[in-house]
Amino acid sequence: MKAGWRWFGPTDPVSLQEIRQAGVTDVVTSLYHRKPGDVWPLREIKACAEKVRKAGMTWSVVESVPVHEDIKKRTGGYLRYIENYKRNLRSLAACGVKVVCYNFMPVHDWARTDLRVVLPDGSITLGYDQYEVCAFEMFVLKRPGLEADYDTATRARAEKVWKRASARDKKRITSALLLGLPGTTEDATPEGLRHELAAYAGLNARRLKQNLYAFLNEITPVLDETGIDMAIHPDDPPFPIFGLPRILSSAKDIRDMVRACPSVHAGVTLCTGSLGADLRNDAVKIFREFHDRIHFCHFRNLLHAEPGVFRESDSHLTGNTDMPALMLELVKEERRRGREIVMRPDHGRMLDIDKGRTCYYGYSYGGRLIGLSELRGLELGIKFGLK
Ligand code: DNO
Repeated sequence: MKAGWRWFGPTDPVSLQEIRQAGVTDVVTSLYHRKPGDVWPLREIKACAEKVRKAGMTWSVVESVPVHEDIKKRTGGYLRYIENYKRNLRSLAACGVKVVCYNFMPVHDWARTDLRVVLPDGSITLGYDQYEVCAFEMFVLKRPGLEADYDTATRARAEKVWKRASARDKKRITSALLLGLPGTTEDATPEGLRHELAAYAGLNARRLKQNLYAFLNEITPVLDETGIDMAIHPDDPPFPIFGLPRILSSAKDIRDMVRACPSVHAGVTLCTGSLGADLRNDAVKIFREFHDRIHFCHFRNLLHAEPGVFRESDSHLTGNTDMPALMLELVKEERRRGREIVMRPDHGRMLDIDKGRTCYYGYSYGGRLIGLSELRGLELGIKFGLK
């Protein structure tokens, strides 16, 4: 695998030099100051690629080129935004960036309910509790129609959770769910979120899937021309929240996409943490089935207390994803292709060595440093075993 690392650009508290010192060859970044739908000036892309090159690495994956909401809904200015997207693909390819990670989650990128789960050793990780999400929807968002998405037992438990929650807990849940995690541009307000959700009323998963496939098939000529691989990021979490449709949460969803979009360039980011949040997903099986469509990997692990309640693991290697089995699949696929795939350690605990830096949630230096080292060691061991 190629050792990748997400870098949030010049404002990232982790420097390119530190990233290189971690053993990274491939930087995963984006023009984070650009809004979804914008045309990216070629000079800005060039300047970013040059900066990474000067630091001794390559910018090979862009995460993300965000898809404008109009494209997801196929309303308003979607035709113009698709043209802009194609233009950005051509510019990225001209600068050597040939893998594009993106998602098709309406309104919200990833979600967590606890951004500061403190472990016994003092390190900090991220957590998710579907009952807290349900409680937030009931008591903060006051979302009409939520009964259709949560059964009576779930709602009853959520109500209990909210009754028992301290003012601090309520604040934690609310701000975690409204916060703009990386991928979202601004923090939302309950009113703002309700408004955005209303724009999706009536758009079900079937339609949203069709809109994704239409988008992919429309950009396919540009993918063929430039050699760009599109790597859709799975829904995180891979089940509906806020009543929004989800379309990339399972092997079936990937299968539907592959059937509807024949180009091998229309692929996926194998994100073990996102898929693994649903215990029915088996990342190893998914890798085997869609091996030729996997263009980028995010490796991390989760620990579940029960279905729908989990936290990110202490180690990238242990949790509900069988990392050694998955790494074996990755190594085999790379041999089949005759080239390596970029993998980035996804998230990591916040350690004491990160004190003093304001890192994006999940994107510490120390936690990812350990994650990458562990994953590289695992890869080496597997390759040795295959000799
Ligand atoms: C979270 C990330 C996501 C991802 C986007 C890709 O840590 O994996 O924000 O970058 O969904 O579009």
